[in-house]
Amino acid sequence: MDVETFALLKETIRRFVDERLIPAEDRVEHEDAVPEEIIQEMKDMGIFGLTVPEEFGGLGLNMSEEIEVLFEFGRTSLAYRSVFGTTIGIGSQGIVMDGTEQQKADWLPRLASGEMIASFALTEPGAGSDAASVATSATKDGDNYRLNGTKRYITNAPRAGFFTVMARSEPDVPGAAGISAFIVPADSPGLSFGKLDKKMGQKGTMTCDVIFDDVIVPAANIIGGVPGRGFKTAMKVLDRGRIHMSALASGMCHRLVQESVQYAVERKQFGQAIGAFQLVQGLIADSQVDTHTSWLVTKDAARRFDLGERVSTDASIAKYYTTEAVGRVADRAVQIHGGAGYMAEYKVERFYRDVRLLRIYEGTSQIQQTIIAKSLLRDAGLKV
Ligand code: COS
Repeated sequence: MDVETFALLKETIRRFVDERLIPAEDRVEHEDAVPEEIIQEMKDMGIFGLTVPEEFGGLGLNMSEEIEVLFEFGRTSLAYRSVFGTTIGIGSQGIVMDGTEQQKADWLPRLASGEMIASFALTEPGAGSDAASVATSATKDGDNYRLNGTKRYITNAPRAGFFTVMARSEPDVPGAAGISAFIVPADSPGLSFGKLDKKMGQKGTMTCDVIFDDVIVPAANIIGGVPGRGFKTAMKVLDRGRIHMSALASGMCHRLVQESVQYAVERKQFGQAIGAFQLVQGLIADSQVDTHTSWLVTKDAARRFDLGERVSTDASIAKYYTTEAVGRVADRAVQIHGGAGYMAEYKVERFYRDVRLLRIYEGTSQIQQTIIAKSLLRDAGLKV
């Protein structure tokens, strides 16, 4: 996107976050839902098509542009991002990156217009960090496959139009090479949902089980048309998704520092603003260092992604650093707020719970550590 148009888009989103989303945060928390009119406004603004290539009706943002937008959405309740996050991210990127031209033409325009939401179904009751162990089966049946199995904690499942589903299409091939990525319409007979999960935080987001009971999917719906490549597609999608998450964490770091500074200016103890005390200043400074560093690692990973480099390690460094950082920043924000920080009336308590998930989903911190260390050790010749 040209620089001026992008600057305008960013400014529009910044104002939308400040004037529309932040004021509705309490409503989202209390109703445990993002209001439908806000979802519609986001569709009208083209948010659901941010990363869909322009030829398919989207805005075609590159990674460096996407993170700028995600930073803005990180400054408010994370539930808003969740509504469109799977559509611009992990739910659709398999098609964008590895799909056939026909698959792109069939599905992407409907995402860009907001008509359809995409969701990503990898995790299972028995396959979380060990993503290559998915047990959902895809059994060949003529020109179709029959899918059977259960996917767990699937974000946006109840509102999805289609799922990108990782299933084992090659029963005799263990591990990663036996997995294919399927595009599965949500209204397929045999596809059903479990009850909505109750979570620690992130009120307003929707996750549940997705159950496949002899769901018939045409072989033509294998992403890229070639079986056995689904795991690599999922990993590439997650590389991008992890940078997306890093931007979100950076934005939330920024918000929490703002909340902390404002409180430190307003709250008086011992006859002066608590911000005048050096121990409080130390907490604020550490949080600002975490915020600034988070944004720099995110920008660097995005820049490399846009250069076409393989960014698995950079994406893991960014995801690991920023999501751990936002955990520290949220903890300090609660501390700076003192007793008020523990009370639901103040938002830092809520954000403290909300950000906890960032260190877990799209790869736990420990998985990111593993990816980072293994790449160094493999370069040094160790078989790990
Ligand atoms: N991009 C492209 N290809 C990749 C890749 C990536 N980022 N990561 C792995 N691959 C390829 C490997 O090159 C390998 O291919 P070859 O067999 O041709 O060499 C294949 O995929 C298998 O890779 P690997 O052996 O590293 O797979 P592992 O089973 O050891 O798993 C981890 C690797 C642990 C990194 C992976 O399972 C993972 O990311 N787990 C976390 C999953 C996750 O984030 N879940 C969150 C829920 S989804 S929202």
